[in-house]
Amino acid sequence: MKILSGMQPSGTLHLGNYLGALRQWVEVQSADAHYCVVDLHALTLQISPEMLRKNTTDLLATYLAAGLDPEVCTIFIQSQVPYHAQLNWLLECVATYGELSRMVAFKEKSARQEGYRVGLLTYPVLMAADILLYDTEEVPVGDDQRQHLELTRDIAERFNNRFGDTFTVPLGVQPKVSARVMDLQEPTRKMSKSISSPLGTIYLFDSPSDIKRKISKAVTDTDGDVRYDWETKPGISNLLEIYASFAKETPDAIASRYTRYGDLKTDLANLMVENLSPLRESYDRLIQSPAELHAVAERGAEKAREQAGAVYRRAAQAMGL
Ligand code: ATP
Ligand code: LTN
Repeated sequence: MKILSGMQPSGTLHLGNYLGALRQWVEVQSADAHYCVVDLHALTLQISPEMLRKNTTDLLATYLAAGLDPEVCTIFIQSQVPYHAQLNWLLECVATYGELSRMVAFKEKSARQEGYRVGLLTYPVLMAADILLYDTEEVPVGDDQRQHLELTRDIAERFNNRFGDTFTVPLGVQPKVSARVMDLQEPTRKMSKSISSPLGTIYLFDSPSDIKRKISKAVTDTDGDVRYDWETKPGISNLLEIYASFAKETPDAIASRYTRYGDLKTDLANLMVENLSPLRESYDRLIQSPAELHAVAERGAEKAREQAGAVYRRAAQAMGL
């Protein structure tokens, strides 16, 4: 199965990024899987060059710490494979302004910024280029990326209809639970990097005491019944999904073992510390050797350029270039 996914180097990952995306990537990695640090996408954020460089190295270390193995899959930095920016242009001449301006992420992010740049609008076209360059069949991402995936499929189909069969039409895949981890303080809103919520966000490398504190303060409700029901109990349902994701059980099975919120929270916090501590230790070790991390990415980019180049030439030729 040909797989591609990526994340922006926009700061420390949170639990949603891990359970919704990165952990799936590790599970499905193979010689046909490509995982990139999408640094070109991060240019749409207000981020200094120094910070972008630091975040890129951090994200490489995080990928490896989470269990991506460069001997198994291809790990690379997007900007080191120029075909991404090149195919982006070809696809910008296929995508429409109307469909881009309807993207929910664009509407939300543009509303929060004055004088936002064009890149914020065209961002999903670059994402389509990332995916289509690798003949990708499946894209493991969290629930919030569904609309971008649909757009990628539309662009690929439109291109194929107009210029002949060129691209594989990819499918977005979400994990069964935790495809949308919610903020612990505001469980009707997704856990997010760009909205500050210090108590509501669990970072992948939070200390055990921070994890325990944030879980114990997580918003629940007053009826005291441990039940998996998003409609009436979003706080508890969110905790049950996080638990289910780590324990590899169903939220209902976990709910049936508890009668008190406090017990559920204590066990969940311990389970999280147990699962995340090894990641944190690996990260601390890997980040000491940035040159090695970049050597891994350089080897990955070499492989990626070969694959992406062939698809790029196919697309350029089909369009008459
Ligand atoms: P922002 O909130 O600023 O949009 P983000 O936290 O969504 O940022 P991204 O870099 O956009 O982070 O997402 C990286 C990956 O993590 C994507 O596959 C995305 O679907 C997934 N993801 C992000 N937030 C969550 C979440 N709360 N639950 C599950 N998956 C998530
Ligand atoms: N838009 C994605 C990041 C992203 C991506 C991709 C994900 C850029 N290119 C290709 C999967 C495949 C996000 O998480 N915000």
